[in-house]
Parts: sequence; C-alpha cells; structure tokens
Amino acid sequence: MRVVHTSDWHLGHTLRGEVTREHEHALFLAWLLETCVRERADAVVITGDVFDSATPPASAERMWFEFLAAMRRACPTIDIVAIAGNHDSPARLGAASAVLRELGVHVIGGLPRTATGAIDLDRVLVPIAGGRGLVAAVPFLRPVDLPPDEADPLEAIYAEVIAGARARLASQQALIVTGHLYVAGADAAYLSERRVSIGGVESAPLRLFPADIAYVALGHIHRAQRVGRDTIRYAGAPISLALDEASYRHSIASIDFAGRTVAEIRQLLVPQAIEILRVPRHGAAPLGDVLAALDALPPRIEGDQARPYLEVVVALDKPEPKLRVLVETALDGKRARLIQLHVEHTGDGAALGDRISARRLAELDPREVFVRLWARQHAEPPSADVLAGFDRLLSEVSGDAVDPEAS
Ligand SMILES: [Mn+2]
Repeated sequence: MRVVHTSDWHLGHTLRGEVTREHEHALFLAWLLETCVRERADAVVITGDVFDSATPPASAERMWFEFLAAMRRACPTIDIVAIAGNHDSPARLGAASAVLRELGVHVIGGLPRTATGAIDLDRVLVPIAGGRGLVAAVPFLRPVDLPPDEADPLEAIYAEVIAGARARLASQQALIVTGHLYVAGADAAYLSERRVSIGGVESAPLRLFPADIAYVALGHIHRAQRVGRDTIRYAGAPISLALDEASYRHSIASIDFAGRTVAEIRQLLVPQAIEILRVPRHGAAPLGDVLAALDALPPRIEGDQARPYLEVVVALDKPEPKLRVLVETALDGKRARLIQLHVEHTGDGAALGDRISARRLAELDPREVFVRLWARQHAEPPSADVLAGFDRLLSEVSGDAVDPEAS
C-alpha cells in the first residue's frame, strides 16, 4: 500500500492581502495529481489547512472541488482523506462531506460525535486501499470538540480513537493516525504558522502516538520534518507562505507500507513555481546600493504569471521619507514584484540607561532624551529643522507656547 501525505495548502492565501497564490496552487495541484498517478498511490491524506481562512474565496473552493473531481477521474480507486486545520472552518469544509463520501472522499471538519456523545468512529475511522490501511482521521480540535470533564482532553480523545481503531484493525491492516497540532519537539522556525492551543495546551506530547501506529500524518508546521521517530511526520506546506521560507524546499511524503508497518518513506520535492528574491541577499544594504541592485534586475515580460516575489531591506542612517517611492521607481518595468520593504536603522540601539548613570537620568532634559533616542536609530544626528520642530512641540505641550498663528 502506498499513501501520499500532504498538508497546509492554504488555498486562497495572499501575500500582503493582495497578491494571490492561485498560479502556484494550480501548478501544485496539477503536479500532485500527476504524482499520484505516476506513484500509483492508493490513498492521499491531507492533514489540514486546506484553505487559508474560514471564509475562502469562491475561486479557492472551486480549485478544491475541481482537484477532487480531477483526482477521481485520473485515479478512479484512490481514497482521499482530508481533515480540517486551524485555518479551516470545520463546518464549511465538512459541509459537502456527505456528497463527497459517495465519491470516496472523506472530509472530517469538526470531530464527529454520535447522539450519545461518543466519538463517531464510523466517520473518523476510514478504511483505505481495499482494507489494507485504516486512517484514524482526527481533525484540529477546537474547544467544542473537547470533553469538558477530562484533565487532559487531547489525550482522552486520541486514546478513545486509537482504542476504537485497534478494536477494528484486521491482522495485516496498517493504522494511520492524523493530527493538526504542534507536537513537542517539532521545529516551528517558520513564522507563517499561528500559535494554537488545544484545551489550554500549546504542544502535544509524543506519547499520544503509541508505537503500534504505523504512521502519524501531521499538519500545522509548514516545514516538512519528522518528530520523535521516523514515522511521525509533518508533510509541510507545498508553497512558501511567508518570504522567510525562501530557502526551504517544499515537499510531500510518499509512504510505502508492508502489512502493519512502514517499509519506506520518500520526500518528493514540489517544483517551485515562483522564485523569491531578496535585495541584498543577506542583511541590509545602504539605499544607493539597493537602488543600483534593483536597477540591474531583469525587465518585465508581457503576460508573465511567475513574476518573482521581492523582499528589500534598506539600511538607513537618517530618515528617508521618499524611500518607498524611490524603491518603486527603481522597480518600474522590472520583472520582480515588491512584497516587502524593510528598513534597518543604523543607530547604536542603546537604551538611555545603558550609558547614563541613574543619578544623571533624573537630570536629563527632554531635548537631550530626544537626541539620544534619535541616535539609537540613526547614525546621523538630527538636523536643525528637526530640532526646531521638537522644540516647538515641547513648548506646546508644556503650555508656554506662543503660537503666532493663534492670535
Ligand atoms: Mn497551516
């Protein structure tokens, strides 16, 4: 049995709320489909954050449904199991689940319970690959999913689901358990994940997943990685959801099972559709150097859907009110599109107390505090204009202003 594990697609994601990722998502989904055909995968497990928000745009929902339909056509027998992540609306993702189930697509939004309040194991436990595998599809758990009287509700839920799965497991059937959560020990170095807590707990212990589980398919952390043993894995996101993920190759996992255990795990690299550029490559550079580097970038091509994303970091020794205009002008007609413009100030960064004794602090006048604050951010001292402006403000707030325009 071969299972493809992918996660954290974030369909509908935008950079800075304005640059859509549709082109990248469309290429990824086409690649995923081809890969599942080529790999002859028996099942695909999607571990949450299918969508970037609880109210995804219609175009993102269309992409999701079109993907499911195309997958069904290309791989008539493949089983598809998807759980909701913390970004998804459980109700919205699960709304079409009755229809999708008829197509062999199992979507678990919120944790389903029976009329008596027990976890609905008929919904949560999904046999795959003609009974060679059993997926215990536990979604991201919200307060409404948690039993109220348990000291450790997360452990209680996993224990109930795993006990139910063991009772149903056939002798040569491999057990796969899903989760959308932060497992202690995972490296969450990338900034694009929201911190989430489940029942007041921010990280789940590895002991949630006993050794008789063949594979634990995790979502939430965007960097693919194993946690604890080799068979507990985050598949990672297929595209960069923040510019600081530029250096990181996105992937999916393809897992081969032999009976009840994993035989081999391969990481398949997702082709990167759009390049992420940074000027300068590392650190920050003075404005003149930055503008020269931007000027040297290649020109824009008509109808280009894969324009690189650009992050610019400028080192300033004094305020530069026209910074954005200067940068945007340098980029006019260039292929790269500006996503982020950062400023790093070249001041000494020192706090007042770092250099002045406590007794002297009490004697400082406001103008001196202002000059020192300025020095903290800017290498160049404030100009006469700036100092005159400060003096005017100071006299206004201290009440002894003589405003020539007021009389
Ligand atoms: Mn995510």
